[in-house]
Amino acid sequence: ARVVPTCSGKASLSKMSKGNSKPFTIFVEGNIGSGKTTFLKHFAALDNVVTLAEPVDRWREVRGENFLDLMYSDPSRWGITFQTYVQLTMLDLHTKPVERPIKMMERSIHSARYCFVENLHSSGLMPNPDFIALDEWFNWILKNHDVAGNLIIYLRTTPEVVHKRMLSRARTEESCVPLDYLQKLHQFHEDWLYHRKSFNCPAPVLVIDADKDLEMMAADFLTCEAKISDAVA
Ligand code: DGT
Repeated sequence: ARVVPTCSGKASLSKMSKGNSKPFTIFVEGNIGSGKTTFLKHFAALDNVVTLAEPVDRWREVRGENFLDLMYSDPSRWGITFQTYVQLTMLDLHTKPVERPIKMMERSIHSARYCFVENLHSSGLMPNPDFIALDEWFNWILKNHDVAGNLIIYLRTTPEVVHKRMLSRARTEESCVPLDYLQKLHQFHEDWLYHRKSFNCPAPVLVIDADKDLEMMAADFLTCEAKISDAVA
């Protein structure tokens, strides 16, 4: 594991200032199938951490409609609908008060915008006006709500590995997702969190090799625990 300096060049993790009741907020990011859920489960067992799983189930059942499935079956038509709803549910999690000192979220409003929306738009699957409307909303949210984080944990994988995992878990909506889609999403995560050459990176990044089988990752979980408790202390 290594900590990548922040965009402003600082190598240390942001610390909670004394008297600040805002929890130390961590975003767990990575491609589809990179192991975010398992990672969160490990931390859910700790007393001082609240974990907030990504609201995938909310996207699959919205008043009788499956927005995730609609997006995969016809992204040009339903991409805007799905991403608008993702943005809303993510904002809900970002602003949710928690009772413990550490808040750990699976993904964030930032990866929705900088990886998924960007990918749909740049692949020509999201019409420009749809993209502009979403981006205007996103910028308004950044200005008017606190969606900042203190640390990003980037579960770094290779697209071929996560493609195999995705096929073996066989989520119905993902049955038609090709390797090429995961390769593009990978590149957006890489440029944003690893090479730091695309969008604003909202927190320091801890990079974890997540190609390993999940049962081999115990040591990485402990490294993360140590880094987080140092940062929060
Ligand atoms: P994990 O635990 O690392 O295997 O994570 P997953 O694959 O359960 O969770 P995630 O966030 O990578 O994706 C869940 C599904 O939702 C997956 O089919 C990708 C999709 N998804 C998540 N966020 C967005 C988004 O903002 N836009 C689009 N188009 N799809 C998204």
